[in-house]
Amino acid sequence: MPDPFDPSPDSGDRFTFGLWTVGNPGADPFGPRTRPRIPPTEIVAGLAKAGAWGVNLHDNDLVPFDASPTERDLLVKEFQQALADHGLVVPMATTNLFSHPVFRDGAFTASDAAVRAFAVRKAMKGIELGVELGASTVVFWGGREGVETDAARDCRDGLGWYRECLNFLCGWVKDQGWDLKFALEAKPNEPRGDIYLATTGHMLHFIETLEHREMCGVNPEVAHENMPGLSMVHAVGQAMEAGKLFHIDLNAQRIGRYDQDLRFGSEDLKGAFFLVRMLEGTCGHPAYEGPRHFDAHAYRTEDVDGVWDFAAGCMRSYKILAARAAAFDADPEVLEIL
Ligand code: GCO
Ligand code: MN
Ligand code: MN
Repeated sequence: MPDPFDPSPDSGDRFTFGLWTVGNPGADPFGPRTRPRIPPTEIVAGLAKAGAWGVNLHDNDLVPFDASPTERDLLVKEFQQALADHGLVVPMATTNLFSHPVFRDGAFTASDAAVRAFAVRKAMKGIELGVELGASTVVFWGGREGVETDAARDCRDGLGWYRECLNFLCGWVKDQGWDLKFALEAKPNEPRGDIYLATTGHMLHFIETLEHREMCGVNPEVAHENMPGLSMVHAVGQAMEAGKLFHIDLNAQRIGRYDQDLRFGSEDLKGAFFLVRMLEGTCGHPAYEGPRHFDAHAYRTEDVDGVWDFAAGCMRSYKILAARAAAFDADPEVLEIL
């Protein structure tokens, strides 16, 4: 008998993973990787086999920072072939504006104008790559947009530069005639001591100050709202009410810890249940229509087989919770009590 909780794109499941999630080789600040790197084309094959619908990426997950244009084109071609062979799509693309040492003091908020210009140029190339792969959503996670000490910069200057960069990028995308949406992802800290626009709530306000606010929304992440002990359900609910839930990063997190990016549903099961219930719309309000994206990775103790078990577990947990949410909202006794 088929397992009803097995994911299947044919029956409408829209699960996605980042190349950097199943591709995470288990390195942490205290030790190197514990499992081999899986090449992007193999990740595509593995995700398709696991029942995922799509794969998302940072520019540098596919194309190394220092690749020549010829190397870039070859890597993109191979990747596109793997997508076609395995029937996977790329709904979202993002730009790595945090790993290279040039971004140590920020990218769009760096005090050095030359760094800001370089960050914008890199984001343009990242967007071009996304468009080439068919993405309709571009995520911005400003991991380095913050400080360890506010002596470094007045946050009002940082925010102004952030706005200037996003306004430019929105205008440029419109000039190209591309139908893209930007989804801004908040995080309170890590890798910076304090990151600007720390929560989805901060982000929702900031978006209203942008020139092309209609094309900008949020990408809330469970771990990032739970790190400081906030409610992901309320963050997502507020984003949905504002019509701004453009993407979502599903994972799990214990309050007060470093960003754990754990398997979806592996912590705070009640929070995960109410989140899925909200996304699925079984409680009456409209459902979220976008992909269900997992920004999580396997434990460092897992080998490559364990990574694929982890991926299957994320999707299976989501589907079980969706079935429970539907049952909950259809239960006459529950309805009466509510
Ligand atoms: C994190 C972040 C990142 C971003 C990703 C996309 O775990 O700190 O969530 O994983 O989502 O870089 O921009
Ligand atoms: Mn994320
Ligand atoms: Mn995270």
